[in-house]
Amino acid sequence: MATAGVWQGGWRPATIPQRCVDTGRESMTDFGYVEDFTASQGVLPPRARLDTSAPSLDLDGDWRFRWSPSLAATTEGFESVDFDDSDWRTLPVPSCWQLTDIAERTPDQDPLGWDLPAYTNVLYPFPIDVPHVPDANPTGEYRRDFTPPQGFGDDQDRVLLRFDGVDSSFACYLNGQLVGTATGSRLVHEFDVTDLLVPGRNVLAVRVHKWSAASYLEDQDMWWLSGIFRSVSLLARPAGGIDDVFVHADWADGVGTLRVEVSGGSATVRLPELDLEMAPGETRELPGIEPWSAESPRRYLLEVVGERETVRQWIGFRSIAIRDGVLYANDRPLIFRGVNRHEWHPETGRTLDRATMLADVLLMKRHNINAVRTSHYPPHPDFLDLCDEYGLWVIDECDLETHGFEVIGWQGTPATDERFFPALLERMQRTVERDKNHPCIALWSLGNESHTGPGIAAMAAWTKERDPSRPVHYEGDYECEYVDIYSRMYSSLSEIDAIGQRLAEHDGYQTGVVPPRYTERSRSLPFMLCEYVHAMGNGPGELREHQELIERHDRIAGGFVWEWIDHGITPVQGRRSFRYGGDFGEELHDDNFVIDGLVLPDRTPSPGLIELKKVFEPIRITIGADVVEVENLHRDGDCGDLRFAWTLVDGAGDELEAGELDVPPVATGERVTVPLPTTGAGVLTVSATLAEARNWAETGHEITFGQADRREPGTPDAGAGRPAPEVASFDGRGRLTELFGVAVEGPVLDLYRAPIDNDRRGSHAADAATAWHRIGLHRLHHRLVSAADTATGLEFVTQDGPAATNAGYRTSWRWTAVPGGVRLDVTGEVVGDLGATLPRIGLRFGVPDEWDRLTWFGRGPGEAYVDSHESQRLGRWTAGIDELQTPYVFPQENGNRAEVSWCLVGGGEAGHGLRIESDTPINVSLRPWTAEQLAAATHVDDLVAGDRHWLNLDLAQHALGSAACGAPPSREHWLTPRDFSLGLTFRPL
Ligand code: IPT
Repeated sequence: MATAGVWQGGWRPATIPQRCVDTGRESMTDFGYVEDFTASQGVLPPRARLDTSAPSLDLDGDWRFRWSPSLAATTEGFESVDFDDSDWRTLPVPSCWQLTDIAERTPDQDPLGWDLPAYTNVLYPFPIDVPHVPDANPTGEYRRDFTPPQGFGDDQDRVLLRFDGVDSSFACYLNGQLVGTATGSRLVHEFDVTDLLVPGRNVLAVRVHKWSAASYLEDQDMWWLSGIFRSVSLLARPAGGIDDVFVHADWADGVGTLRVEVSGGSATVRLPELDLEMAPGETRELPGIEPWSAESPRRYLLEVVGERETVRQWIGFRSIAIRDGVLYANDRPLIFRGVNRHEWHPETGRTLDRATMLADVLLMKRHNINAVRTSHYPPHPDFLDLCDEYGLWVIDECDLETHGFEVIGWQGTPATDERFFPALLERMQRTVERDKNHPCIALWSLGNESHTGPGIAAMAAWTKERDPSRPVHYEGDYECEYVDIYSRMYSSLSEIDAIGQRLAEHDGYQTGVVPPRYTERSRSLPFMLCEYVHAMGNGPGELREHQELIERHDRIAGGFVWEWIDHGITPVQGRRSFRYGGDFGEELHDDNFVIDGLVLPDRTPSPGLIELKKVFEPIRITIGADVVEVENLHRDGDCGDLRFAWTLVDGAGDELEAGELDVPPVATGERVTVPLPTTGAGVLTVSATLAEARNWAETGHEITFGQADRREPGTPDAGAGRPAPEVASFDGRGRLTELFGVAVEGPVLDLYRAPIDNDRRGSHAADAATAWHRIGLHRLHHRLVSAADTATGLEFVTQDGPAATNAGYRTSWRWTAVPGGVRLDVTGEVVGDLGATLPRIGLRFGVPDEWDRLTWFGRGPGEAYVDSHESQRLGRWTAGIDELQTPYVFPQENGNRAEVSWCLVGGGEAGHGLRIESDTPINVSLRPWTAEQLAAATHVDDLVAGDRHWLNLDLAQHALGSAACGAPPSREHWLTPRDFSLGLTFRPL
C-alpha cells in the first residue's frame, strides 16, 4: 500500500504488554493491552474508505452480550468456538451499552445493573494515574457467529474484519484465536483474518472495556458511553485488488487538475462523465471543470478499475489556499458559517443511522449553515458522504482531547508525554487516511483542548507532509507554531475586533484558559473561531454582533457555533423531559452543560437556530426609504434561482398589497437596488425563496427576508374619569379583581425571570442571577402607599421591593375610562440600589386558565429578545399556550414575544378575553406557571400547569448573551434599573 511508506505508528505483530489479572480462574488473563499506551496490536495500516465492487458481509445485528463490572469478573474462555452463550442476552450492534433500555433505568431502579451513562465536561471520572484505569472497569463481552457467503475470499484473496467504532478499547478473537486489540474509539480499525477464517460457521468474540489508557486521550465534553457503537463488517480483498486510493483534485480558474494515487494491483482511472481515462499517478489538466463548494457541491464520479475490483469514488475539484493571511476556497474567501457537531441521538447516543445524519445535514442546509466542525472526533463516514453530496464544508477533527489534565496544570498531559506520542500520531493518521478523499473537508484538525507539545506538533508535521492540500487547525497551539490558521474560542467581541485588525496588543476577554498572546505568526495567519456563541438553553444572543465582525475583517474566516445538538437522553418512559448530567447518580458530573445545542435532543430547532438562519443569510435584503437593496453576500451565481416577493400589511395585520419583486441579476459580492414596490403605509416585507427545489429544500423554501416598519403612528386613547365598577373592580391593595366581568389578578410589578443558563453560569453570573437572587427580585413585596379617586381616574401608588433592603420601585397606577374599555398608565421610579442588572421590568397579570390563546401584532411567530430577534418578523400571529412555551431541557425563561403593539388574550372564542393595546411596543408572554415555578423546575416534567395563566406585559428584559461559556453580553443589551412608563388600553373581546 502507498500508505505503508508513511505509516509510522500502530501496526506491530501482537506482543501484548503484561498485566495479568487474577480472575480467580485457573489461568491468569492477559489484559495488558488495556493499559498499553499504544494499544492497537495487529491492526492494519489505515486506508481510505472505498466504495468497492468486492464483496463484504455486514456483521451488524443482534449479538450475544454479557456485561461485567470489572476485568476480574469477565468470562474465561468466552472466545472459544464452543463456548455456550445461550444464557447471555442479546444486544444490538451497533449500540452504546449504557443506553440499553435506558427509558426504564434510573439510579434507584436499574433492572440491568450495568453502568449508566455519565457526563463530565473537563474532569476525568477516574484518578489521573497514567496509564492506569480503575479496577472497576466495566467490560462488555460480545459474541456472534457468521458464515461467509459462497465465493467470499477465493484462494489468493485476503479477508479483513473492520470495526468502524468501538469505545474505548477492545480485543477481538476469531474462532478462539486472538486477532488483535485496538483503541481509538471514533477511528476505524481493520484486521487481517484470512488465516483464521474457516469455511462454514465462524465465531467472532469481542471484549470491550470502558476504560483504557486511551481514555486519557478521549476526554471530550460528552457522555461517557461504551461498546461497539458503529458497524462491524467483513471485507473480501481480492488478490491484486485496489487497497487504497488518494484523489488529488484541484481547481483554479475553471481548470481542474486530477491525479489519483492507487495502492494495490494495476488499475485504470476513469471519469466517464468527461470520457477520461488515465493511469494512476498521472496528472491531467481538465478545462471546463465546475468546482465543488458548499453552495454548489458539484461532484464527478470517478472509477478506479482493476482486474478484480472496481472502486467508485465521488470526487470534487476545489482548492483551499491561504494567501496574505486570508483563507480561500476556489479563489474566493472562505467564510465558515459553521456549527460544531457532536454525534447524538437521545435514544441511541453516539450510534446514528443514516436518516439521522441526513436530518442533520438537511436542517443545517435549510438554516443557511455552510460548515461543520466534527467536534471532537471523526464522524461516522456516511456523514462525510452527505456533506459532499449536499454541500457543507467540514473541519475533520481527530479523536483527541485531554482536557482533564488542565485540572493538574497540564502536568504530564499526553502532548508532552512521549509514551503517548505513537498513539497521538496513529490517531491523526487514521483520521486523515480514512477521510482524505472527501471534497467537503477543508481543514484537518488535530483535536481539541489537549494543551500543546511535541506530540501534537508531530501530528501536524505528518499531516502536512501527507496532505499538503489542506491547512492544519488546532486551537491549542496558541502561538501558531505548527498550525496554519489562528483559532480561538469564545473571544469577546472587542477581542475578535482586535484580532481582526491584527493588532499586537489587546486586553480582551479571556476564557480563563487561553491568555491572548498575539505572536507575529498568529497575527499573520487567517483567523477563525473554532467555537463561539454558546447555544446553551435560551440563546445565544448577539449573533448579529459576531457576524458583523466576521464580515468586517478579511482575515476572519468565520466560525463555528457551539454546538449543534443538546445531548439530552431520552426520558423515563412516558415522560416528556430529557435527562442530563447528574440524572444517573454520577459521582462527578457537569449538570446540564451538555444541553447546549441549537436543536433540542429530538432535533426540534431551537429559537437560537432560527435566529442563526437569519444572521447567516447568504443574501441580505435591506428596505430603505425609497429602494430595496439586495446584496449577494456569498451565494454562487446571480440569485436568478430565487424568487422575490413582497407584502404590505396594515397595523391590524391585514394584507393590503402584495406582489413579486423584479430583482436584476446580482453576482456574488455585489449589490443591486430596485425601487420600493409600494409607497403605502404599513409593514413591508420582502422575502427571497427558492424558485426551484434543491436536494435539501422544496420550491418556496425561504432563504431570508427583509422588513421595514412603515406604519403611521396611531394616537393613544386619552382616558378620563374613573372606570365604572362593572368594568373594573379593585381590591384594597389597588389590584384588579375583575375586569369586564372576568376574575383576574393584578397586575403587579414584576422584576424577575427564571434565570437562563447564561444568567446562572460563567462570567456574567455575578452580575445576573446571583445578584438577582441575593437582592430578592424573585420575592418582591408590594405595599399600597395611597389610593385616590380623582377627576381623571383612579390612582394607586405602590412600593414594590424585596425584604431586607430599601431598594425597589415606587410605582403609580392610573386607571381611566376610555371608549369601550379602560386605560392603565403605569410609571415606575427606582428607589435605592437594585444592583447592576434587572431580569425584567414589567407587569404580571393573573388571568383565567381558559385563556389559552394569544394573538398579537409584533415580532413572531417565535420568541424574541433584545439581542436575538432578527429572525422574527413584524406581523399578526396567533399561538396556543403550548406553542408559546419553548421546552428548553433545563427549564428557564422562554417564550417572550417582542415589539408587540397590541394583543388579544383569551379562549379563542369571541367575547371571552381581552384586547390590549400599548402606546409603545412591549414584550408579552403567557404561561401556565409563574417565573418562580419555572425557576424551581429542573426538568420539563417538573412544570405543572396551575389554575391561572400568567400574562406578562413587559417593558423589557435583560440580554441573552452567551456567558455560560464566554464573555458577558454587551452593556447596551443589559437591562439596568431604570425609571419607566407604560400606557396600556384594555377592552373586552
Ligand atoms: C470548550 C470545549 O472545546 C467544548 O468541547 C465544550 O466543552 C465547550 O467548551 C463548552 O460547552 S472548552 C471551554 C473551557 C472554553
